This record gives sequence, structure tokens and C-alpha cells, in this order.
Amino acid sequence: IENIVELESNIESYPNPGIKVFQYGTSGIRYNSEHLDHVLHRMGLLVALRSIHLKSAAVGLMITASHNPQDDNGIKLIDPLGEMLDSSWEVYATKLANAPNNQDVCAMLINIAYENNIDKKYIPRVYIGRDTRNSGKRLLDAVLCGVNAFNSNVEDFGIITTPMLHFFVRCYNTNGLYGQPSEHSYHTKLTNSFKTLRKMCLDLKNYSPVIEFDGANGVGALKMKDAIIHLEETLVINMHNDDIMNTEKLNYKCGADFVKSNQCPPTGMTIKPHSKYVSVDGDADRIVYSFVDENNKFYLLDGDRIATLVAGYIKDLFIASGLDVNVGLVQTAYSNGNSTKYVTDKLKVPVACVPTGVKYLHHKANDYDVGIYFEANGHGTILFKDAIRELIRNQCSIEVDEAKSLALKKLICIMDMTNETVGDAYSDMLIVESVLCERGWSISDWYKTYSDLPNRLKQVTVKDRNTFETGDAERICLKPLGLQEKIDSIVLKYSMGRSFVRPSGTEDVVRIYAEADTQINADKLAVEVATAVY
Ligand code: 16G
Ligand code: ZN
Repeated sequence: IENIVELESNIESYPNPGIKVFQYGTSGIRYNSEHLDHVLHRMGLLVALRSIHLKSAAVGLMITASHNPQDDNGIKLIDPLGEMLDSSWEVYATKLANAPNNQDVCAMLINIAYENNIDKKYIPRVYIGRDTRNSGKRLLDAVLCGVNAFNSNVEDFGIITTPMLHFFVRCYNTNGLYGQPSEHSYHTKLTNSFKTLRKMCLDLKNYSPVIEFDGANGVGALKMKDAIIHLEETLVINMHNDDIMNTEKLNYKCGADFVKSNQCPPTGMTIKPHSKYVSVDGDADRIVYSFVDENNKFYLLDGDRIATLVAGYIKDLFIASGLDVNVGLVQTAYSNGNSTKYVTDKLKVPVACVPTGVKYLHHKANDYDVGIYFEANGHGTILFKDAIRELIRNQCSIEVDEAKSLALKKLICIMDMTNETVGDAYSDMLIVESVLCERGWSISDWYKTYSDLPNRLKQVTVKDRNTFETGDAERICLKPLGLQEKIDSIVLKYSMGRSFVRPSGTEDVVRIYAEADTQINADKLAVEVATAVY
């Protein structure tokens, strides 16, 4: 740090009003946008330091509050391969966001530089994106003020989806091997492989290429409009909830989180029986499918369904290709028990369970040659090990058996249409549409693969959620002492009963999940467990 006086005056421009204690958690920092200016400014400082530490690798900073209401905003930092920020730096982020005065901020930055042996000869490179929120532009200015304190190379991509920014960061740092850091390259890479695979699909059977797209009135809608041009002749996308000018509509009674949480169709569009609805969230990293039948009964195809669909298909492709590759699925305790059973017993794909939060799933998925992970809420992707990627491409170039060669070609298409850096609604949609088409399935055919166990989600407000501690990937409650025994004895009374409690990582509540043989029993079980929690 060359000029402490300059740095100090930079820091002074965004003082901490001390209204709130922030925590950099599983989804970065999120709060009412009014109170975030100093946080974003300090994250700008931090992200620049992170890039210097990583020898000028591009590091990303996304301004978004995802599925939260319009008045919120937030920030997520992205490491060089497009992954989430390293957890040791999450601690710095939390400390910096809360530092009461400017001297503390300055001292902390110097301390971070010392602790990490940061060499000032590197010039930071920072990639920035933001969602459609009103506050985004103002907060961007705060970020830029921080980033520029270190004379960074800054690339502001404007309004883009979260997964696009993850993709761009990875592209830059892998010298173009993954694509170029531009929207054009992103669309071409994903869409071209989708179209190539579509050409190999000769019999559509029950598959319909028509999609009713619920853009949550956010950036997902904006970017889908660009994508439609590339998708002509393969998908028919009817746009809904694409009003990004009236930002109060963002995520309001629509989008992936609304549909998943309320188990009902999005508002803002006419719902026709057996049409295929696709909902994304406010920064387009989550996706769920849904439809209603002729009696207007609602059916949700969430992250669990997408995971099973994809796992089955990829497993089949590997069998057909003749390659012996270990394909695995990562879920959380929220995954429906019948989805786990279906994957394990029917698809014969091993399943791992990890705590809630994308970084845990992503990390675990790396244990497999091909790791598929999805949270029930619709966030997920597929990870291919470098060696496997190479193996598939090499084998494809020499394979003489026609059936094997076709399977390998299809695997390459799936790899190229996957945004492996993070869950990506657009990429996931292309994958789902590919598999449905390959299978010749309508959305109800897909739904029929297995039936979900009836389940119920509840939450209770407790005095201090920190008194709750869980183990075994949140499936067991370790503290308060004695609670797990109570839950066990309650669950025993229910046929096919399962229930767990965990403290929320994002809100001041304890969440309860229950499933059982019937909806009535699942509801009763949830209530009984909730009473035990009180
Ligand atoms: C965060 C997580 C999401 C998780 C949710 C659970 C990321 C990027 N996001 O939004 O994956 O499902 O938290 O919230 O990791 P909860 O702890 O309040 O139940
Ligand atoms: Zn999101």
C-alpha cells in the first residue's frame, strides 16, 4: 500500500453508520440497500486486495440480493475459477463490513496484506456485475470507489446474471479455454452445444419445445430476451414477468423462490393446463419447473427433480459410451426422501448428503468424476473432472463404434452447455430441455418418474437460534441437549416419517422439515416437532 493518506481519505468517503452487524454468509452479505453503501465500498477494497494476493487473477464482485424483495441488495465475491470466495476471506469480509471506524478499516487492510504476504507489484483485476435493482447503480459507485483505491483494472459488465459473472471470471483466468469473458461467448458456447445435441434427437415423442418463461421481473428475463435469438428453431419461449422497469415487481409473487416456497404457480400470467412453466429467481442462478393438470392441481419440479433427471441421463450416456466413470449426486437433508431412494435404488447413482449452502454441495461434488448437485430450491450444476473431460474428448476422437461415439458426442454437448462454476438457470434450462427431448418426455412424463413423499416446511422464531447445533449434514440436532431424542420418539409414530430441525443461516428462525406417508401426517409431524422445539 503506497499511500496511506490517500487510502485513509478514500475510506473516509463511506463511514459505517453502525446500524447493523453484518455477516458474510453462504450467500454473501444481504440487507436493506439503504444501509449497504459502506459495506459495498469496503468489499470493493477487499476484492482488489484479493486479486493482488492472487497475482492479478480476475476476481468477481456481484451486486445482488437474488430472490429477496426489491428494497434489499447485497454482494457476493467470486474467486478465480468462478467459485465462491474462500472461507478464510469470508472472515475478513465480515470483519471489514463491521469495522466501526476508518482507522480500523485501514489497519485491517494492512493486516490482511501482511498475513497473506501480499506483494504490491501486482495490479488487481476486478470483474463487476449487478442485477436490475434500483440501488445497484449507487452501490456500484461505492464499490468502484473502493476498488479504485488500488488502481485496479476494472471491468464493469453492467446488468448481468450472477452465473454469467462467475463464467466470465473463470474464462479470463483460464486463458479462454472455458470461453471468452463476454455475453456473446457465453451465449454461443451454451447455445451451440444445445443446438448440436438437439440435432441428434430424431424422435421427439411427447416432448414439447414450448416454454412459458417466468422471469421474476428481473435480469433473468432481460437475458432470456437476448438468448431467444440464438434459440430459434429449437425452443419456443413465451416471455412472462419480464417487466424490469417497475422494479417493485422484482420477485413479487413470481419467480423460482415464490413458486417453490408457496407451492403454487407464479402470478402475472395465465396458467394453462399441461403447459410447461419455467421460473427463475432475481439473479437467475436458480430454476424450477411447474405445471397444472386439467383439474388445476399444481405440480412442482424442483431441484430434486432436475437432479434425478440429469443424473439418470448422464449415467445412461456413460453406460452407452463404454467409459467407466464414477457419477455421483449431492443433496441436502431437504431433498425429498423418495428422490434419494429413486436415485439410489433405481438409477444406482450414489448419493451424498451435505449441509445447506451451495459451497458445501459444490465442494462435495468435486469428490466424483462427474458430480451433480442440486438444492431442492433449484440451485445446482454438474462438475466434470478435468481428466474426465479429456478422456471423453479423446475417446470421442478415436471411437469407431457408432453407438458409443454418439453417446460421447452427447456427453460433450452436455459438458459444453453446463456452466460448471455455479448454479445457472439458463444453462440448467438447456440441460433439462435436452434431457426431456432425448427421453421424449412431456413435463408430466417427467413428473411420473417417482412420487414425492408428502412434506411440510415450518419455521419457529426462537430466542436465540445459535443455541441450535446440528450434525450429520444437519440431519441430527446436537443442541439443545435432549431435543433429538424427542424428535426421534415423535418420528417413530409416523409411517415413513422423517424430520429434522436446523437454525437458518439467513434469518433469525429455526426451520423444521417433516415428511411422512400422507400430507396430513407430514403436517402433523411438523407441528409436533415444532412444539418440541419451543
Ligand atoms: C442461502 C444459500 C442457499 C440456501 C439458503 C438457505 C448460497 C449461495 N445460498 O441462500 O443455497 O438454500 O441460504 O437459507 O449458498 P436458510 O439457511 O435461511 O434456510
Ligand atoms: Zn439467486
